[in-house]
Parts: sequence; structure tokens; C-alpha cells
Amino acid sequence: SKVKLNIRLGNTVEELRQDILDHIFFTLGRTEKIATLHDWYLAVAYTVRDKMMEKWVRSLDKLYDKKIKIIGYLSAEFLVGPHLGNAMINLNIQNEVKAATAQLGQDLNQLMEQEEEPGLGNGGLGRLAACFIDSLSTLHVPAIGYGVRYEFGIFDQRIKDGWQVEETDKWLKSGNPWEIVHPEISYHVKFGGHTNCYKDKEDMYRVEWTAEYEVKGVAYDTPIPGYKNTTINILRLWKSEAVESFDFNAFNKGDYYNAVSEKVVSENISKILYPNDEPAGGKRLRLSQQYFFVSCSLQDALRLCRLRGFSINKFHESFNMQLNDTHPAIAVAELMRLLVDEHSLDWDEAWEITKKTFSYTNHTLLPEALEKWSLQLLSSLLPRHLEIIYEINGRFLADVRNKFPGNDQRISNLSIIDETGERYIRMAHLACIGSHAINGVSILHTSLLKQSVLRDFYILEPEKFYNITNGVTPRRWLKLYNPELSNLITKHIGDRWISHLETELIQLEKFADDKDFQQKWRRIKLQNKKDLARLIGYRTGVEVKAGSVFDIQVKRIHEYKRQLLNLLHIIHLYNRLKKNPAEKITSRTFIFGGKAAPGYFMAKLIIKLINAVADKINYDPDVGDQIRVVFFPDFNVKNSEYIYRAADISEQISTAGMEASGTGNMKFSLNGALTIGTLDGANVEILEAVGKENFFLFGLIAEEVFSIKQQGYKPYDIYTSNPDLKEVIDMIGSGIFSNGDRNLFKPIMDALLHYDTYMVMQDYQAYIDCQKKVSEAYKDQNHWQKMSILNVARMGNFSSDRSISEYCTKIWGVSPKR
Ligand code: 26R
Repeated sequence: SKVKLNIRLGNTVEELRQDILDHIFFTLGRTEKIATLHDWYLAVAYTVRDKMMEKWVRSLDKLYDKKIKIIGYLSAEFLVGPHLGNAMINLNIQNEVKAATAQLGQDLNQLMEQEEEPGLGNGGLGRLAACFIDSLSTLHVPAIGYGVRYEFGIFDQRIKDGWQVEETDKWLKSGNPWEIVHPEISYHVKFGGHTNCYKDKEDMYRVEWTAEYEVKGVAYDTPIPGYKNTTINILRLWKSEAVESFDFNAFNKGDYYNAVSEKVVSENISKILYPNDEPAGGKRLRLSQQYFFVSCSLQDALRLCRLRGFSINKFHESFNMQLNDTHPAIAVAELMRLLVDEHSLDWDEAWEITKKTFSYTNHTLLPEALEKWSLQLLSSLLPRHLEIIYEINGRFLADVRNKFPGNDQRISNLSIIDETGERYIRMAHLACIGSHAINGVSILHTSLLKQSVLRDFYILEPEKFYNITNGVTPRRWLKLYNPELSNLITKHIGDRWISHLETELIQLEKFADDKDFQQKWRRIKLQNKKDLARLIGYRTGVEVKAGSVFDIQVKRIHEYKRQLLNLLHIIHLYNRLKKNPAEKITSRTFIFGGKAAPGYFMAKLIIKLINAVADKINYDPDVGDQIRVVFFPDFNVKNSEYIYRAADISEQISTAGMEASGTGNMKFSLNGALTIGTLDGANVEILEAVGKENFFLFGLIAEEVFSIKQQGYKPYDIYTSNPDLKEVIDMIGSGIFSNGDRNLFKPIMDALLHYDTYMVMQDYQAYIDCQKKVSEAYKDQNHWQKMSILNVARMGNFSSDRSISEYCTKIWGVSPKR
């Protein structure tokens, strides 16, 4: 074949091989002989990155096209997962790279194992952002993902003696070949200090903000390639550094060591991702992080706006900024500050631009997760922004008073400032008021949003509300992480499903009754289960049988997600076998995975209980091999590869009305698992899509949850009136899972018996009955395979390509291209 002038651009096996060798030598300063496995991984990663550069610079050029609106996706989290596999798929060079590495005596899979994943997110929200940038590139939408380059991402989880132990995630320790630092793209960000008024040259009053200190944000760019196309978008993450002037000041003052310590303080801002899935409270550093990345991103967008030849008062035609939850909501005040204070626009014009620029996605209804910052913290960290927020609020409330005269309750409900106790700024209110569009992430969630937390905003401006149901990228979640099933699908319906899931996947329906296809389908699942079984043995020492039902719940540990309900069912089965060891049940392997926020006591105790139950059941001779319980440590994107594809049953059992959408539910079903679930989040839509005969539905609906609570819920009555449940609960209390210690799990008992905020007790019997149906259904394997095939066939709508297309047309006013 013809070798290109520059081997770094070519995609033939020979060019790839040569490029890898060049990187071993020139980039890493090694020889083939002494290169380690990690060196080979790095060389391959640099090689694959090379193959993106040509398209990348062309894509950057396109940003200068004035007809194009750029989407800025502002998110405190991007949980992208390992890059190498995904990049090879999207560039369509897996086979060639595999051949090239093989020629060099390397196994590509082993090299891919070397990659540390950038764990720059907690869970659903961060992973959604990652699926979205993948889809933005695939749909040719010019976009920049803006976020924080945390030095330490989400902690690594180890299990010691059944308890979670957190370890710092040093993901950068061996270098990161996927990012390119741009020291020339950097902005100053101010903090603290005070403001004062002055008259400008035109005799206009202006406000000047004198900061107490400043830091600098430096851009680190990672290319995000679309699937087999020419678009490569950027993930631009900001790292905080000290501003240069600090060193000078110190030199003058002769205080060198103090200057260095200020440098340390500056670098702290992007040091670590907050693992909280719950209230941030008075965390000054977290607010600093949010403001830091938002300010850098908006300054960057304004610079690009100028470079692109837009005048500043057309900023909203140049950019649409999506707020991924309220974490970046301070952007509303920051853009106003930049436009009014720094660019001298008048307030009304700046406000119109701001509203047209922003749109806001809400990801949770849980009251404890709705962000609010104390007035006091805001005034000390961002004094100018507090003034701007007051001004926004004052004008907004004046409008409301005009519309609804004399309705003081409405005013206090809508106000950005919560004055019911200590005064707080409600970030969701700022986001709503400053945006032209507000969306929820599933049909149920959006409708509950309109009825509850954002009710008054909905009454005021109903036309601003949209639903856009979440989705997941089929590239990573099917093609990359389930290669055998992908091949089978492609053999039967062609490969267009990879980029057109919505229209193509449905063709699988016609094979649902095909016995030969069912056989193949089943064999692939079995092999995936064997692979996971091997990994479980290796990671936990527990031996599990691939012939059993793999029943899996992986997600953050949270009371509302009800890992406890799952566990009560397991104890119920155990109890049955203890009473009657001769009984034959459908063998099951229960697999749990997920991290608990380090400060969330109950979540950590739940992990301990899962492990305690596992230790008891797995080694009880009365159980034989009918039940295995596994806690899979350190669940993350990288090891989820082995998990989703091996599931027979997907546990989506949150209390109705609590899970905004869920996206794990989509990943499981797309990989052929059947769902046992409540009518919550996107489960509602998955059920609708796959058909109720192919879904194990149980439990209260959201309205019932609310009304039972209103009537006064008494979990203890359920305990006393259900003997089976009572036995199960009493077993936990008896100490049999805790070497006789009756106190260890008492907090769990107390919560269930006396509060049960998430209605585990109320849904218990329905869940047990439903699980019985699962066990029955599994006995008819032909039918099970049929249900599994239909689940996959009907999941087309849950592609993030569909979600992004909807954002484009409903909210951003741009057109996606296939
Ligand atoms: C306030 C702060 C500490 C904080 C609170 C809550 C930080 C992060 C969260 C987690 C939230 C916002 C989250 O991840 N929500 C999830 O978003 C997913 C994507 O839309 C949904 O699928 C999922 O149901 C929802 O819990």
C-alpha cells in the first residue's frame, strides 16, 4: 500500500506500526527491548491521538464559521472513561491497531487494560455529560465541554473487612497522553475583596471589583471524536495555577516562602472532585471551584466570540451555554458581570443576551441535593456577584408583583433568596430565571418538577419547560463493551445501528422467535457471564457459577436507590433455604457495586451489611451453590465493561418519584438484561418501549408514595403484620450477620422500622412476589431469550444521539447532521 509522506497521519497497519515505534523512541525515549507494558500503551495512545490531529485542526477551523452556533456544555463533572478503545472505534481503526500491535509482539487488550480512567465525576450526571459530548461529535454539532481538570477524581474504593475504604485516585501519575495543555489559553479569576462605584468617561455609573486574590486557569484540551466522521470536539478542562505576579510581589517583599504557599492555595482549587452526592453546605472550596471553571469558560467563550467576528451583543448567536445542573449556575451572574462591568453594556441588553445564552437541566428532585449557598459565604467570596444576584432578583420579583399583585407567598416562593431561616441563595432559582429553557431528564421527572420544586416557575413561564429524556451512547455501551453481541447484531441487521440506533435496532424484533438466533444470543450472554465470573473470582475470591441468574445492582449507594430492598429479598431466600434445605430455587448470583459518599454513614453501613450477608450466605452448606452474593469493589466506567453485558436481571428499584432518570437502566437493557423495576425515572419509558410483558414491574407509583406519606406512614405496622418480613428484619437484628453483635446494624433497623423514608417496608411484599416471577420466567429459556432480544430491539430511543438531537432542535436552535 501507498505510504503517506508523514506516517503519523496514515492508518495502514504498516504506518501504525511505524508510528508506535517512533513514539517508543522519540516520545518516550525507550527502545523496544526495554519498553514496559505501560510504555507500549502510551505509544499506542499517542499513535491513535495522531490519527485525530488532522480532523481536529479542521474542526477547530470550522469554529470560525459565523453561521455556526457553538454549544458550550458547562459541567462540573465529565466521567468519560478510558479513551483508547472508544477512540479506535470512532476512528474505525481497531483492526489495524490490533494487527500493528500484534506485529510488535503486544496484545492490544492488555495494553488497553493499562489505561487509568479519568474519574472526573460521581455517577449519572457526569457520565451523561460524557455520553453527550460523544453524541455531539457524532452528530457534527460543534461543541466544547467545559469543566474542571481535577488532579484527583472520584476516590478508588477498596473493601476492607466488609467496610468501604477510600483511596485517592492518582489518575495522572503515569501521564495523560490524551490531553494537550495550552498555557497560552488562560484566564485570571478573582476572589473576595470589595466593590465600589465610579463614574466612567461617559458619566455613567459603573462598578469596580477589587479582589482579595486571583488565580489563573489554564486550558487542558482532550479531543472527542465523532463516530466515523470528520468532527472532533474539545473537552476543555481548567487547571488552577498561581498567577505569575505573585512571585514578583514576594520577591519585592522578600517573602519567597509565603509566595510559594499562596501558590499552593491557588492550585488547591482544581485539586479534587467533591465525592458528595449530597449537600455541599458551607464548602468554600466547592463554590470556588464552580466559579473558577465557569469564569474561565465564559471568558474563553467571549474571546472566541470576538475571534469569530461576532460583536459582543450577538454573543447568544455565537454560543449556547447548557448548565448541567446548578453546579455552574453562578454563570448567570458572571456573564452579567462580564457584559456590564467589563464590556460596558447596559443592564437590559446584557440581561437579554444572558437569558438567550443559557439553558438549564435539572437532575434531581431530592431536596437535600438542591444547591444553596449562604449569603455570607457568597458575599465574602464573590461580593460583586451577590450584588448582581440582588439586582436580578429585584427586577424579577417586580415583574412577578405586576403579574400577580398582592401574592406575597408566591414572591417568597420564587425569590432567589431563601429567607425562611438563615439566608441562602437558591441556585436553581438563579438558573431558571437566567435561562430561556429548563428541562428535566425523563417524562416523569419533568412532570414532577413542574408540580413540585419548580412549580411556581412553571406557572409563571410554562413555555420555558421541556422534557428531554436521557440517553446513552451505543458506541461505548454496546459496540465497545459488548463486542460479541455487537457482532451478532451487525451480522443480522447491518452496522447502521451504531450511529442510527433509533431507527435500526428495531429490526432485531424479527429474530426474537428464531430458535437459532436465540441460541447464539444465549451463548454470548453465557460467555459474558463466564468472563465476569472469572473477574469476580480474581477480585473478591468468591466463586460464582455462570449458569445462575446474574442479578445485578450497580450504582451509587444511596438509601433512595434501595440496595436494602434487594438485600431483604436475598435474606428472605436465605431464610427459606435455612428452613428447608431441600428446597430447590432458581440459582442466583446477586452482584452489587457502587461507591458511598465518604461522609454518608448509612450508605457505608449498607455496604458493610451487603458484605456481611455475603460472608454468611456464600459459605453456608444449607445454601449449597443456590445463592451467591458479591460486592464488586470499585465500580467505575472501566470495570463496568464486564458488568452490564453479563446481567440477566437489572435492578432499578428506587422509590417511585426519587430517581430523576437513571441511565444504568438503559445500559443494562441495551445489553439484553431484563429489568425488575419501579415506575420511576426513565424506567417508565423503558417499560413503555419494551412492553410490560418483557419487564418485571412492581411497587408503589409516585402519587401513592406522596399520598401515603401525607396520611402518615407507619412502617412498624407493616413489620408486625407481615411475618415473613418480620423474620427477615429480625435476622439482621439478631446478630447472625455480625458475629452476634446486635448493635452494628441497629441504625439500619431503626431507620426501616421507624422512619423508612424510602418505603422499603411498604414495597417489600410486591418486590418479593415480583422476584418470584423472575425465577419462574427464567426456567423457560426460549421465552427468556425472546424477552431479552425484544428488550434490546426496542431500546433504540435511549440513544444519547436521540437526546442530543432533541436538545439541538428544542433548546439550542442548531441542526444535528448524520
Ligand atoms: C449538591 C451536590 C453536592 C450534588 C448533588 C447531587 C452533586 C451531585 C449530585 C448528583 C446528581 C445531580 C446526579 O447525578 N443526578 C443524576 O443525574 C442523572 C443524569 O441525568 C440521572 O440519570 C439520575 O437519575 C440522577 O440521580
